[in-house]
Formats: sequence, C-alpha cells, structure tokens
Amino acid sequence: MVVTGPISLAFVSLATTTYLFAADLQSDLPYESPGSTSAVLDVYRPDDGLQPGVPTILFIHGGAWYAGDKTDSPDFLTALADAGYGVVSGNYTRSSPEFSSYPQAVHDVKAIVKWIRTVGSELGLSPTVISTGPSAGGHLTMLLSTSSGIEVFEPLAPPPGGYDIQAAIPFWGLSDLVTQANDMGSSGPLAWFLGDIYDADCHDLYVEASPITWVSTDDPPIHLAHGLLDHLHPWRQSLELQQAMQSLDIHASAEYFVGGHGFEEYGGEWVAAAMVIDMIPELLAQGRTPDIDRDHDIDVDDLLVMLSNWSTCPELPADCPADLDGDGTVGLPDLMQLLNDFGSR
Ligand SMILES: [Ca+2]
Ligand SMILES: [Ca+2]
Ligand SMILES: [Ca+2]
Repeated sequence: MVVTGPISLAFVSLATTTYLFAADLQSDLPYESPGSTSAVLDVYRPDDGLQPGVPTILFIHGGAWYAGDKTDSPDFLTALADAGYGVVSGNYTRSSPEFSSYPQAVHDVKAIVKWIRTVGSELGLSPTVISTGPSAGGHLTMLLSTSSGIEVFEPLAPPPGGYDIQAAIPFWGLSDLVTQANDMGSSGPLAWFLGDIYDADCHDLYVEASPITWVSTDDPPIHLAHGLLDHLHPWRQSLELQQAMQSLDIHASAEYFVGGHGFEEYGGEWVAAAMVIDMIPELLAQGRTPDIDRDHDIDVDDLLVMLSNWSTCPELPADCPADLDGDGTVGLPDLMQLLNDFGSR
C-alpha cells in the first residue's frame, strides 16, 4: 500500500498527541490574589524531574484580556518543560463589556510571581523567572518586566527577591496603550480592559497601564517578537519599547518577522518555544550582576556563591548566575567584577 499524504499527517498528529503527555503536569493549583476571579495556575515539569538551578518560565496567555485560558498553548508549554524548564501557566482575571479587569489582571500576574517564589520554591521551582506570552499576555509580560516596585500593581507584600523578573520574551504585545488607542481606536477589548474608551479624561489611566511608562535602568533584559503584518497590534508597539530600553542601555533585542498576529503566523507553537529556549541563556547572561543572590547587597554572601561555583558552571538549561561575563565558566574576570562593586547595593 502506498502511504498517502493524509495518512502521514495523521501519524504526525498522533505523535504530537503522545508527546503532549511527556511533561509532568499539576493542574489548577490556587494562588493568593485578593479580588481575583480566576486565581489558579498549572505547573509543567520535565517528566524526568526538574534539575536544581533551572529557571522558571512564566507563561501568560493571550485573548485581548477578556478571553483565553492557561491551557491555550499546550504544545508551547510542553516543549518548554521537555527542554528541562519548570513552567507555570496561570489564569488571571478577565474583563467583559461590563467589567474592567484592570488593574486586577496585573495584580494577578504579580501574585503568580510571588507564588513561584514562596509556594513554588517549596515545590522545587527556581525563583529565577522568565516571563513570556502572546498578545494580551505580551502586554502583561512587558508590564511585569518594567513595573517592578510600582505600588499600584503590587498590593501584596513582596516575596523574597521581590517582584523583579530576570528576563522577558513578549510576543506581539502592547507597550503604549495611548498610541494603540490613537492608531487603532480603543472601543472593544481595550476599553473593556481599562473600563473607558480613550479620551482626555482617561489619558492618565491609559498611560499608567502602558509598560513603556515604567521603563527604568533596573529593568531586565528583553527579547521581543512582532509581526510586520500584525493588523491588531502594530509592530511599532514592540519597536518603541525596544528603543526606550536601549536608550537606557538595557539589553533589548527583537525580531520583526513577515507575518501577522498569533503563534500560527510565527510558525507555530513549537517554533515559538524553540526561540524561547534559544534566547534564555543569552538574556540571563545579559542581566547578571555581582548581586548574585539578588538581595540588593553586594557582599560576602555573593562572594561565597561565586567561590562555590569556581571554574565551573552547571550544564544548560541550569542558570549560572556567578558567571557574570557569560563566558561559560566562573573565573578571575567574574571575581574582579564582583570585587569592584563589593559593598555597594
Ligand atoms: Ca521599571
Ligand atoms: Ca547579594
Ligand atoms: Ca565567567
């Protein structure tokens, strides 16, 4: 019998389905976020267990702030776990034509960061967090990366390590909601999210909810992906954030691809996951500082961490925060950099 195209496709599809169950999944764990209507998250781990020091990837789903779910991108999530990462995919409060979910949705994703660094740590998840997500999840990822320490977004007491994330990889997010309202109008999901159609009266609200507003020198490295043919979120939304960060010497790389809005336009969830896996080591290396344990002091504790990792780094995907210059080992150049900043904050 000649194997025809459709049969081959069915076979591929079957293999994909099998692969979906490779990762170890814990579903619907509650996280604490007062006022949330959907404070549950899923944790994916490699089926052969999570190695120490491997960063945690936080996935924030898309859906224009009113739709979508933490289970929307199963191939993407499974591929990341299969590459060795701990992956957290959380729901957050969604809006509707009658209900604004801002700033509750931001409170929720911040609360997930807190969960990772408290409950998640007890479950073996690393407090090193890389946030990623498409569309509305891209906007919330951008906001997580720029708004650490902004009180209006952080009603809960900070966890150990605070609300800083260590890298961000937003897909076709929105960085400037004023620009978006001017370019594309705000009636519909954007107005539902913020509870108001854009005009002079609510200008400050649109500014507050814009990730670009909060760009500062202490923001983490970022890699942005955005389609040049995106007719929902124009690609200037990523370009302008990239330029704002670069003007402060923050590492901000980007890929502007020929395509529209969504993982399918990018080449599929597997391609998107492969890009994230590829980018993480470089982004983490760009964000390293002599404050190795991230307690905002550069002191003997950091020195001890460095010495305990001397002349070696764990294998990827484990992070090697003492490798300050990112050359793959911990050595004299890293020590010199630490001693140079010793005693500062
Ligand atoms: Ca900031
Ligand atoms: Ca320190
Ligand atoms: Ca080094």
